[in-house]
Amino acid sequence: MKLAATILLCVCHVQIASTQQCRQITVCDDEDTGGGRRRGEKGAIGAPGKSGAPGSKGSKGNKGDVGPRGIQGDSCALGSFETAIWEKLAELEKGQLPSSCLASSAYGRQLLRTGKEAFCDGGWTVFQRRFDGSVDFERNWDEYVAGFGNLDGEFWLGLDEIHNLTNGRGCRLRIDIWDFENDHAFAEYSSFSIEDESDKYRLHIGGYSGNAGNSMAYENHNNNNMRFTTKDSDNDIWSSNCATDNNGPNGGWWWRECGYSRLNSVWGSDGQTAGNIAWYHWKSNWNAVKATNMKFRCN
Ligand SMILES: [Ca+2]
Repeated sequence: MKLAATILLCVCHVQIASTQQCRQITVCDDEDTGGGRRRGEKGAIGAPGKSGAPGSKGSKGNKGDVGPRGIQGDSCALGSFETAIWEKLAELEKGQLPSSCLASSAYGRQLLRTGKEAFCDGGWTVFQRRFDGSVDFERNWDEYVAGFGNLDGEFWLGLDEIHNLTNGRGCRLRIDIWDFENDHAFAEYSSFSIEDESDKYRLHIGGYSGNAGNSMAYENHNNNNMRFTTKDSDNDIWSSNCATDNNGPNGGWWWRECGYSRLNSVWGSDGQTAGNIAWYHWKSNWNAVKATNMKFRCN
């Protein structure tokens, strides 16, 4: 029978102190023969082994808390010198814009010095236009005050703007109309202005000329000196509301009780009596007017 024993045998590399190494060896002892080597004394504990290889990568940690907000850096805004230059250029450019359509020979949209756009027609300011029924004119008071539609198509400029542009300016009014047979007529009034909202945009017109007939000032149906009425604001002198009840809807207008001009009524319908755009004294009937153009020109 053989006995195995393990002893430690240290081999020291004295040249490099930090690289001392130890190794194991096995010694055999044969009892049958009685001979063999004697076990030596246990040696001293060897020096610690060298560092092992790096471990595998650990799992990802939890996300940390959001840090405090940093201090805002400087913006890349223009310096005061550049800003002053741009402001001067804008001022010069604005100064070259016309103050009104009167100062413009344009036909079409025109940006004015006020910063607003207008539709100019050779010195005239267009404030109402219809030709295809694309814009609904059955609007409430606030819409007639503010305006609606678009300058490239059908629109109503707005009572506030009409007041601002005509008040105390010495303006004249021109109305052009076309029917579905493409006949054309016009009416002009040598004076035109409207009051402000406190007086319900009361109309002042006078001095008719033209070939359409004076449907805005016919006997006791004269629109002159009348306040504006809409479906939700009855300021006419009729017992009911001319915007809705006289075979309406008839749109907003300077109704009296109610009248022979009806240019904000329903487009395209031809009711013969009421309910469509009409200018009665042109052909002495209520036949539908296809297109309208209302504009003013001031001194
Ligand atoms: Ca009424």
